[in-house]
Amino acid sequence: MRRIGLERMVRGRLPVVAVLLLASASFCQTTGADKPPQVDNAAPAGEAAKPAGPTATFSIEAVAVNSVPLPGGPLAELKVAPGTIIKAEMFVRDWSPNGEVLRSYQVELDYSGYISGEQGSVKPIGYDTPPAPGLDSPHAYVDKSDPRFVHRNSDAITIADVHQVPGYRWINVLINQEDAPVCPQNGERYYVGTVELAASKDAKGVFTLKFVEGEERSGLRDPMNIAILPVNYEPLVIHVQEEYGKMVVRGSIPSDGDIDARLINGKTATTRVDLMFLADASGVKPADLQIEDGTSHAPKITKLTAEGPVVHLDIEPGLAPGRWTSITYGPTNSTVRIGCLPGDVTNDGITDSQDVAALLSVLSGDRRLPLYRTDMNRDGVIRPADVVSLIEYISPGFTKKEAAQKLPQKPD
Ligand SMILES: [Ca+2]
Ligand SMILES: [Ca+2]
Repeated sequence: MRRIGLERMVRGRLPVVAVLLLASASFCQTTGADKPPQVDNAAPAGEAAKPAGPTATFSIEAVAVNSVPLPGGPLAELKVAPGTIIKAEMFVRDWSPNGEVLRSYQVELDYSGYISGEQGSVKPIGYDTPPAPGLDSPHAYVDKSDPRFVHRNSDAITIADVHQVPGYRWINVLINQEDAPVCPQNGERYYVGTVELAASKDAKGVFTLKFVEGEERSGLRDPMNIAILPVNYEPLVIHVQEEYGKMVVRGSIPSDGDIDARLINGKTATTRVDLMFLADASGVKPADLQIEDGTSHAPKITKLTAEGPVVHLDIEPGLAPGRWTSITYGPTNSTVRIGCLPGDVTNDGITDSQDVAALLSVLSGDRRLPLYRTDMNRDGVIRPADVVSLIEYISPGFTKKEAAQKLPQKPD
């Protein structure tokens, strides 16, 4: 099978862009005599610029199972039954440790991942009967209207290539290099492509869907067509077992592994937890669910209502501050763990002034976080009063009825 790197792909299929790229590349070539004098504050030769913060990372993550969006998603790991349809999206984040701007990207999935389980496959839908050359696959694409699209609101040329490489490839090049964006380096994921996968009816085992690594295969380029390096790659791990069918807990609100940061204000709060199952959950009973928080007085379910695949639970007393609470669906031994630490907007296990800064950035629209991390006064909306409550809560003069200021690591 023929393989073409990003550069050749761009030159071969996108002549206008190629001319631009070549013009840019030759523009920066200088002879020795033309070299500009070194300025005083330039880094000494041989000393690389220090990266500031995280490095560029590609990830592939599951966002929906059998057309049901995953609450708490995107997820890097999930459990499914054979025959399940999984919608996965690919993302890039943190590509500007030194202010790099992103003109184009290419991601390529490794075919070997599709058959990396014990038996069967997890492959793109229609993989064995691809569309005729020149036609797009409805199951592998770049959705440029996605609000998280990395080149949103800029003209870009996009290819989802299901013919040239065995695992499939996604490419996007900005037409106007002036539009190449810098990344805020805060871990936010930017969308780069979609693939819809099917676990075969005989699939079993752990399937690891991964990128083909290396900047020529899954890489990022700046407006000079120079690789942005280094790049990390995060796979999607899909466990396929017959018993994961139907009644596995797929997610929750608050999300599995997240910390409920709302203040308790001395009240015995009832906490609402939503569990999301794959299949209709009308048969789930309170007796099927065990709640544990490491004490003899763990919360109890006072109300359970099922709505399609979602089960709403009211538990009393609410989640205990300073503890992790696990909720297990007994029949499939499927568990979510939710922490509770009043004021911990950042979900790092400590309540301090950084949480005030994080809440302010949510209020100003710079970040979006769920209500259970931001609605300090539990009135159902985020507004300045929540910041006031949080500042009051962390101030030295405040009598900390909720005591807990730290949360231990999430148990396995
Ligand atoms: Ca915190
Ligand atoms: Ca509020």
